Amino acid sequence: MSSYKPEDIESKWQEYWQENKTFKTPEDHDKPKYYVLDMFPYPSGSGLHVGHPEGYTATDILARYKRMNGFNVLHPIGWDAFGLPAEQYAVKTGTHPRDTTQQNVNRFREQLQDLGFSYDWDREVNTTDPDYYKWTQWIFLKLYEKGLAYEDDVPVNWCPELGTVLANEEVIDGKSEVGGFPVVKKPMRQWVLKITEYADRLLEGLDDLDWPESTKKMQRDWIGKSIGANIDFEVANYDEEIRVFTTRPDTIFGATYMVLAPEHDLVDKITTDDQKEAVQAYQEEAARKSDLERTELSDEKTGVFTGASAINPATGEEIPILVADYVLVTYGTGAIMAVPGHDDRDWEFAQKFDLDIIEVVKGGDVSEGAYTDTEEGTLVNSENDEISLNGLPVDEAIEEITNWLEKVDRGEKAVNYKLRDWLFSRQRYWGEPFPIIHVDGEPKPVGEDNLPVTLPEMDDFEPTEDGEPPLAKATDWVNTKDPETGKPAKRETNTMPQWAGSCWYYLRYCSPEFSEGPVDPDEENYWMPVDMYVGGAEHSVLHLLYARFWHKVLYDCSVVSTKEPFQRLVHQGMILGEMEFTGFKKDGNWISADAADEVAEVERVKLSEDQVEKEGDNFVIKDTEITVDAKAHKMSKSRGNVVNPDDIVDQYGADSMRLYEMFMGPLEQVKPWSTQDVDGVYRFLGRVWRLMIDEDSGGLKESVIDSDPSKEQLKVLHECIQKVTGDIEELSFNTAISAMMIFVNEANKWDQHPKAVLEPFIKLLSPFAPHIAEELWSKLGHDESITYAEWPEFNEEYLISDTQLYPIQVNGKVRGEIHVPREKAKDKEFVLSEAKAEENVKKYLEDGNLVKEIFVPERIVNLVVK
Ligand code: ANZ
Repeated sequence: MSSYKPEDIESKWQEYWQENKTFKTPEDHDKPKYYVLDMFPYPSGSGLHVGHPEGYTATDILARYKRMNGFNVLHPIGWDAFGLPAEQYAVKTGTHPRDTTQQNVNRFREQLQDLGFSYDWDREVNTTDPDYYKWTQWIFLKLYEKGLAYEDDVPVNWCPELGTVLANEEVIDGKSEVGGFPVVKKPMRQWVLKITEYADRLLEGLDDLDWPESTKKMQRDWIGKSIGANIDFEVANYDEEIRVFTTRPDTIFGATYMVLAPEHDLVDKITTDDQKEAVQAYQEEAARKSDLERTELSDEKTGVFTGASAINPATGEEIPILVADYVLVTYGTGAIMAVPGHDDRDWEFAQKFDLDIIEVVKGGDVSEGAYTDTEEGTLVNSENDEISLNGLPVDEAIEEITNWLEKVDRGEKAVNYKLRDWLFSRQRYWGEPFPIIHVDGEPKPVGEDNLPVTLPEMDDFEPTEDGEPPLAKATDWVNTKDPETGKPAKRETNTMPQWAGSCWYYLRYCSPEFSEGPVDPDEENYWMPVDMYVGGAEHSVLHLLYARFWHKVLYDCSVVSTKEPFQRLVHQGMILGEMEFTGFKKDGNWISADAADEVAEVERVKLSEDQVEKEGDNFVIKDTEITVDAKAHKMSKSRGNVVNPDDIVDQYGADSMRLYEMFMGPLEQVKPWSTQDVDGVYRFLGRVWRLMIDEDSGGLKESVIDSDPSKEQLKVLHECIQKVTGDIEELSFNTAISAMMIFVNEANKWDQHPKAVLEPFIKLLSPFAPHIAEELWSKLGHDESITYAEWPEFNEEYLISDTQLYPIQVNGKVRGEIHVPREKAKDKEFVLSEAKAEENVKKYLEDGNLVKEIFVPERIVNLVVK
């Protein structure tokens, strides 16, 4: 073995790590801990894609770095293995989802091991394992005991043709996304979790987390807390009241009409006979639209009169009541007081239906559009016999009117959330069964001793004709006895959604074998919270919110000791396909991309990476100024631009794959793939190899010596240590790799390579490219893995060089440079005489009269000639 051949060394070290359990999590709790977590994958049928190793390499670098810095590291992996694809495959082929899942898990595990990730494989968890989901069910029982899990009739998207319930995202224009079959809203009995009870704590908890601001904002918006008032309006001529929620009670004097959601209970009661037909037709039409379609601002507003009117409690005036679908039944009270002067949607609606617009906040022109500013304006036209808001700014007016409404018993301060309770059941087979039986139609928990409730063996995974979940067909399983009383009982046939298992897996890793609870309190106390969590931004809301919710419930149950699970969160950026280049030709001649838009009959020509080069922000045809179109697209099968990580590992090795994915650019950025650049990092690793290894003998080169390094060598090394260490801390892996490349370029210029310089460098490289690092480390004479070698310490003293560099300017332009020995660096006379003697500078001095010499110690020399 002589030249760098990853295939000769990588599997060898992977086996070594496995046999020696190199990455086993330490049992002792004496050292500081570092818990670094990946979002565990769903083991799909297509194996790893290149996006997986991106986040996984980043966390692996941190894990390895922290180990070398004396931390106990917990770096686990597992499988989020329940879910629809395996079930759909089962329906199609009859293969049991368990078998499909097992195959996929095996393949994923092999692929991850091929990449040399330093996971503790003894802590692997799998959400479909009964020993795991026993505790998922246990947590559900806790939720149930606390009154946080309840059954409710929830309108779901029911597709009779497909015989299944669909998620909102799976319904488009009232039809199923798959097949285009009609979908109707149908109330179905469902399990729901009361996440709304934790809304405030979920909001407050965000403040102290080291998370991307954008992710925090998404969670805040999702929870959507609004503070305002509930106000009651009497319905004229009926003994009924309409309660509205508003964030702007200050505008009540401008409320000129009211709107009820089409589904509001009062609609049928108060609609007058002559309006009945129109209202019913409208209700039917609204039922077919999604919430998004109904609230879109750009959409034409629709609505109908009920014929009834209400009394504005502030003005005493009668105002009409309408039904319109821009008011949602699921938010607030499902009814609004409409203030067209100061709300955009109300304004549009009032224009269309010719309703009164009254200005009550001065600042804009309400004949042109709603004035919605709440910072600047002051109240006008807002007084009655008891109260005047006129002249007040909005915030004070809100305060005043709310107090008055409370005093006259017409309303009160109110808080509203967009967050809804969490629909927690699915009509699927491949999920966690609920630990619930129904006795005399009433739900009853099965009791901890009867966990886990395992899935029955089945070979038909289709739902029943009338929409009962597949489990309903397992009659032997469904019909059971109440373990307490022996009474006949029926098991719950819904299963939990895929989110359930991922809500708490990070806890199981702390003590995967623990049999008395989801997590061993001692281990939890030591390891939690997760110090670093890396995963895709697509989980910004659901997974990360659900997991936080469960964590807080477990905190209330004293199962965990921290209020939040994930202290720091980072999202890796998406990896796009290779850049695609298109050039443009007109009559056989190349033209620039921007010109191509304006010319008719242009020919588009696909160009390869070699035919173009980067120039500024653009790409041009090589050796020309002609710009081309350059775009990277999301990897997709249909586009044919999917890169398979296996191919890259086969061709270049795991170290190059890891190094490349980190070298592509900042971790959090979206970036295009480039196989050509993989070749670049592969060649870099070849240079590292040749720095030390004799290509003929395969042993160390003769230039690798035991003697002391020079000052210059120490300087180059310590610059590298400083940069790589700082960059790892900042997760700036691409720049750390650049620093290592600089080191290798410098080191290549040396005749001799002291081990005292090479060894620290190999340590720096090891978190990034662990296989080659282990190999070189052992060639340097070590018989233990580099995993626990001590991270090199940076010493600032070595940065000071033996010489001082002086650039020399003549009339303000740099014409040369000199290096003077450190001890002479401040010696003005010496430096000036050396400067004037410099070959290139000399020429300028000969041509003119030297009139001035400027010397800035340790910086620069400037000579002025005439
Ligand atoms: C009167 C008003 C005057 C309003 C004004 C706004 C501006 P957020 O911030 O999202 O909570 N609203 C209340 N319930 C609604 C429903 N079910 N469907 C559609 N809109 C609804 O918004 C609260 C505001 O949204 C409420 O305040 C109400 O309009 C409207 F100058 O009431 B407002």
